[in-house]
Amino acid sequence: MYDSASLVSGIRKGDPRSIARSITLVEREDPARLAVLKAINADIGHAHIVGITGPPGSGKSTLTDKLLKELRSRGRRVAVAAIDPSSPFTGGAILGDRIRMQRHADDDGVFIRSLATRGHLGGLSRATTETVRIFDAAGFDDIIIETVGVGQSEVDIVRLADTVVLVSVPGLGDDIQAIKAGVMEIGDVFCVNKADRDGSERVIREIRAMLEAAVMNGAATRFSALYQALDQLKAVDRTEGQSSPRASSSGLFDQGAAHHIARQPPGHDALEIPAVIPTTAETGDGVSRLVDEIKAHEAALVATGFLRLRRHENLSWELGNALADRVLRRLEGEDRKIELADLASAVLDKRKDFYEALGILEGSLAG
Ligand SMILES: Nc1nc2c(ncn2[C@@H]2O[C@H](COP(=O)(O)OP(=O)(O)O)[C@@H](O)[C@H]2O)c(=O)[nH]1
Ligand SMILES: [Mg+2]
Repeated sequence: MYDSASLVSGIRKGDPRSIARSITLVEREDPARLAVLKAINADIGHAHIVGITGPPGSGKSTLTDKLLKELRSRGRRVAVAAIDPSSPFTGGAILGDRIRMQRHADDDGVFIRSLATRGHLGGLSRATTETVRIFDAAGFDDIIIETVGVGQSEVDIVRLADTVVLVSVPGLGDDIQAIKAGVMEIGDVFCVNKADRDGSERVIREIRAMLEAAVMNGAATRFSALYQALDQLKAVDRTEGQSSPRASSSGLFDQGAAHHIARQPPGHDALEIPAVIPTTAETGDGVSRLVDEIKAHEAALVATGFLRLRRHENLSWELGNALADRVLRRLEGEDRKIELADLASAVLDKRKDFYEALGILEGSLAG
């Protein structure tokens, strides 16, 4: 229906119609998208991908709107993928939210798209990943992904984003419990929104305490690994006054960024734990500092070479996940269902053992 070559050249020019049409192809899982994705493959990898996650109602959409504005005022082109079906960016918006977003309507440095949560495991869908690639190829400097903030999508965002902002709020007693249960590990930048409300200072203290405990216990959180690497860079910098040869040979070492970080640690204390930023998304208070912190994280990723490492890890995961998805889909066919049922009967009747049946299934899927 669409000419993929013209879509590709449109994407490269940042043409909103071409971007929108390509995302529609992606959402429909139209095979025509494959030619587009293939063609833009060489154009991607330049954008900073930022995930925003946190409980529903914590203010992620409000904050995303303000982040967009702040990044825009810094001259950056920003695209947003909102996965939250109730987000103000979607059709279900209340009037005020619609008006709020219309501010950006005439600005071609901004592109906002809402996406359905259709991942087979309730997580981020393939469409989200592919949409991010289209945004990236379209030359957006920053891509913000707002998650639903519940379930798998909250964890899966780590597999897609370079920097994950974990939004907490006062007044949700269980929130902290959920964070304790491991979600905290996915955060790179920590923010307590609704700082205008009672109890926000307590939440900040609690999160700081958890981060400190994680660092002191030597927990292998991603941020502690990053700060260790930064420490090493700084030590090399102090002793040799030169770049680390090891880091340089990775081809990703950014001397300028390392110096920037060495000179201006972004407000962390002696333990070098991430800062916990209070924000009031409603008014925009704290948003500029939050952007500083997000950008400091990006600079740290670049300086240490962790950006490539992380993207490499994510791609490995994505490949495995996409394969699993294909296999699952093949199991959904009617013939497969019959085959599965027959094999199950064979195991039940002891005509075959379990692994024998599994091997047969594997063989027929491969064929
Ligand atoms: N008091 C206060 N309310 C806020 C703040 N940020 C967002 N809200 C409100 O919290 C509600 C949920 O916000 P929303 O951005 O939709 O949250 P999401 O579900 O995480 O995307 C809305 O009514 C917002 O107006 C804030 O900083 N302070
Ligand atoms: Mg939302």
